Amino acid sequence: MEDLKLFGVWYSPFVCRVKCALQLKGLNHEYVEEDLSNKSELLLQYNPVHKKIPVLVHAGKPIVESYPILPKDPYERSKARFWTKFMQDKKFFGGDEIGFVDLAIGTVLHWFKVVETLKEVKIIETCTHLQAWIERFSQVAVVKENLLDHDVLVAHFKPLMG
Ligand SMILES: N[C@@H](CCC(=O)N[C@@H](CS)C(=O)NCC(=O)O)C(=O)O
Repeated sequence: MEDLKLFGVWYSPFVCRVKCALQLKGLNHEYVEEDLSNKSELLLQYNPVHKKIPVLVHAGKPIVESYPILPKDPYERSKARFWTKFMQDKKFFGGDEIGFVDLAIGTVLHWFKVVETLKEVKIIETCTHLQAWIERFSQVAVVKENLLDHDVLVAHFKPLMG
């Protein structure tokens, strides 16, 4: 068994990301469930700056942030780094202008937000990057012109929700 320990909480998408990556690489790990309202001494010791999960500890050395599980091959690794950074720095999936992926995801997420309002739940708001991208997306002229108004959709579907 590899000397890998993952500190996380069961509901975290970032922990899910790390678990998937470990599994894809065929790496076993020991999982430690944290209580974010009462963080363990070990977690604070391993991630003293951000104090967040996930933290992956390899042979006693902590790796914080959920991105660093990269390909072994240096060229593949540099490509993965490049695209990850590219996605974080760019305004849209296509770069500085919206593209096919933005439209594919944005139009569905717009509906998702309508469902959130109808069901009185907040999911997207908890993800700040996604929320910021949605704001940018909905400000694009062509999107503004075509996307149906959130409140109009809510008013229309409310009576149908039962
Ligand atoms: N950028 C980080 C985000 C990690 C993160 O936001 N973790 C949350 C749980 S999902 C956390 O530990 N929150 C505790 C806190 O902020 O005190 C990553 O990719 O790992």
